[in-house]
Amino acid sequence: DEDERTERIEAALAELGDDVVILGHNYQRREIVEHADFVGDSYQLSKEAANADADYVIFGGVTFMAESADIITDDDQSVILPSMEASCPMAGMAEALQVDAAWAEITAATDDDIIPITYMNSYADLKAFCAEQGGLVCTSSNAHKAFEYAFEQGDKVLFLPDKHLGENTAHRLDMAEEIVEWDPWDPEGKDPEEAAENDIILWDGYCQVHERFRASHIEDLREERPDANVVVHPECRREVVEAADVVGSTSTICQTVADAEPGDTWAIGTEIHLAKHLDRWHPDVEVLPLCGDACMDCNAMRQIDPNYLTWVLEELVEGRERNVIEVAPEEKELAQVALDRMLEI
Ligand code: CIZ
Ligand code: SF4
Repeated sequence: DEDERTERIEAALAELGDDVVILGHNYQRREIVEHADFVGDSYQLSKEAANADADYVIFGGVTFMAESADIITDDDQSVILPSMEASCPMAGMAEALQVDAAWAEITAATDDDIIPITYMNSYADLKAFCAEQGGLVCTSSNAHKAFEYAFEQGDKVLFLPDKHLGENTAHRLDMAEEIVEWDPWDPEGKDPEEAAENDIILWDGYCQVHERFRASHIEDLREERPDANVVVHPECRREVVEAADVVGSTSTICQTVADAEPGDTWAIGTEIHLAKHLDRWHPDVEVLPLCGDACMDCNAMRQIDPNYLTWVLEELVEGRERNVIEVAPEEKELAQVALDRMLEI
């Protein structure tokens, strides 16, 4: 049961002491977040990983986040993902091989310089590809700055993998009419000539959690609860972002609720676990999930079962490193370049 498991986790942690640090993403369930030394979004957690002295960084999150942690931690630190099944479907929507093929087609159709930008939610090989082509990584809080940087360096942007973040960023920069989509799975959905004529090429990836929100969820809420405010993540569809009061990254969402006045009501348009944590962390604010609590659950994040956390910790006590996430050295170096470019903007 949960009490027994908690005791086992605490006993293992007591044994391991400073050798271990646990990072918990905001979208992890309570039973993981409660054991975490740091809770945050993927960017905040990468920074905590870099600052950590521990030999072992246990990452409560998904594969691409553990990869980023491995890229920025020292070589003698190991990053451990409690379940190897925790892979973000969006990151999987832009495979480096597929992007290479698209790149060849698009660059053959134009003399313009194209700068690729990949969202943090992508694998290390794609980050490395972007670095090689003069591009960079961005998060949902600095995507607009990455676009500005790219338009200083070149003529066009190829943005991967999240088309909604790309579209919302183009709107923020008043460049919505420059958008063309590139759907690698649909022969009719990719036209190199059309791509050549537009300045912002959006890869047709999306987050299966955030994409499920609809403007009608906000309209219904406003009818039922006219006093409620709505904050949504920019991985949501354009229509949802337009209907919301505030749009922002995971840390902006957390800050918005932290800054609310007692008695205020905020509906949260992001993964359900973050809405639940915010409700627990801020008892004087009324926190509502934007769309009930049934459907906005990330199945990749959910793979990190607390029993697996127990297992990797108890194995470490026995001297066995399980589920180590290691990025190949060549990829690591290039991906680091793409991350460093982001940090410079
Ligand atoms: O949707 C996600 O997985 C997000 C927003 C991750 C993160 O922390 O940046
Ligand atoms: Fe990937 Fe979306 Fe889950 Fe984040 S919430 S890990 S982007 S599927």
